[in-house]
Amino acid sequence: MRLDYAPAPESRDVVAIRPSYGLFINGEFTEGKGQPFTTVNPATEEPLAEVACAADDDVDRAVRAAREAYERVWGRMPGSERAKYLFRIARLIQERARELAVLETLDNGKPIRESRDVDLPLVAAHFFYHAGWADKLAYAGLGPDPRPLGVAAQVIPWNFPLLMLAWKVAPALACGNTVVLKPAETTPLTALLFAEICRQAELPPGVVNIVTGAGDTGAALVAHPGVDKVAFTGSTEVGRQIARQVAGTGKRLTLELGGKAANIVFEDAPIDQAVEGVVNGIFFNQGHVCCAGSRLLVQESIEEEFLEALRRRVGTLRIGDPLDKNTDIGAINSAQQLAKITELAASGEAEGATRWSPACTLPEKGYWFPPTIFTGVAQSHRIAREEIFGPVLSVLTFRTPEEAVAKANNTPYGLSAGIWTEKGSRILWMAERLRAGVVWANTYNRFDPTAPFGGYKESGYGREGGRHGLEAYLDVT
Ligand code: TXE
Repeated sequence: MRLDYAPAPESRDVVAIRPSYGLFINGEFTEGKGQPFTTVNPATEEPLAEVACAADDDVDRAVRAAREAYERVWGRMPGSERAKYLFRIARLIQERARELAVLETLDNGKPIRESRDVDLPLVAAHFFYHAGWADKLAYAGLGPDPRPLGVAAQVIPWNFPLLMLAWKVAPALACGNTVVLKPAETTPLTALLFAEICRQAELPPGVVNIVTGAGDTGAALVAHPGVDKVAFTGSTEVGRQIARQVAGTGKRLTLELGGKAANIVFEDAPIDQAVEGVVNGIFFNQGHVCCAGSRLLVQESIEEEFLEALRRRVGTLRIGDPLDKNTDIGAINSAQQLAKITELAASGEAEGATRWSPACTLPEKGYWFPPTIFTGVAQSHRIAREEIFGPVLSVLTFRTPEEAVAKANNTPYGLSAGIWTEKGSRILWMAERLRAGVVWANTYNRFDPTAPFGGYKESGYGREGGRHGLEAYLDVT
């Protein structure tokens, strides 16, 4: 229910959306040879803008521009000079944060509270952090003379469009590489506004190039012989294809793929705090999060009490207009993703789990899915095994820490996990045994540019962030 004193929705007028957008190659916006596509606001299904599509020729132009910029300018520039550009970009992101946040919310469907208070501050923080490394690479403990790799091809998804750009572009540039980035086809707009910021920062032409388009554009970029390094975040299926494509080419590869994380709540956990953590773990960003705590493992002795508190809390979440500052859950990013979530949720019921959602009215237009909790879930159910990438929580129980570890690890993925307990020794015992790249204790979805992020098993390989993240963009031999 809307409160009387609720602030007005954020205005979409803070950002000037152009009717059409070109590719960003060699510091200029240019047309693409592919068929332009329309990006829509998933909360209303209204078209936002027409966006150019990069065909093979355009990808080739972008890679050549990046190579030229690498050879002539960026690869030779002292780190202290590169740092100045990165600091400038970071400050411009802060200055234009409101504009970027509104555009992100319009194109992606995420609540403005998240794009404004989580995504944008982290985006700026990644540029500040990596700006600080640019002149200190020799001290990163990666060898005395670390060198850039050359041209980095970066393909990113739609769940955190600008943050994934920052995770990829900031370390690549700090290390002296140039970039050709392909944003996801449903969320290209903030990357193109970032291109404007690069111009405003007077970044030399060709250092950052942005090619928009769908999977074909991404595949052409990955396959281009002028590329030295490929960084991909997206589905495990496309990650596998890229790994096959890159095998034997000598290109470096890092993959950040799907997840099916366990959020493990012990009977001694502070219940209110754990409820908040579980809610944040699965409903943050509509569950479009690779490290979402999509499996709740709750100790059997507190199952009823915990689920009651959880349902009560989920009943207070507000779903609706993403530009409304009170909204907790926004729109699903696309019709395709909504169909996937709907199908997997139906499989949960068909396989015998119990489905629950709070009473809530969903907007008529747009792509929406209510927060959903499944109880009575078996490890063999699809909703316990497959990444749903939506606001759907599967609840399982355990009796002992050993059983919790076995169930948490019973997944082909290995990106993240959460532990809720008062007992410090148990946190250490669990963290050693959980096969997950990130283990949060008494918190969840906490990100920081200084901390390496990445997975085990089918969640991919390589780390992003921290000192370890630099390794992906440097030759240290
Ligand atoms: O991903 P894709 P989709 C998972 C999540 C989601 C599912 C499908 O479970 O439901 O994947 O999402 C580009 N060569 N994740 O279909 O297709 C594509 O254009 C090169 C988890 O959106 O992997 C986009 O830019 N590039 C994930 C990017 O890859 C290709 C985030 C991701 O799209 C390509 C997103 C190809 N052959 C989805 N095909 C996470 N780890 O956070 C597509 N692309």
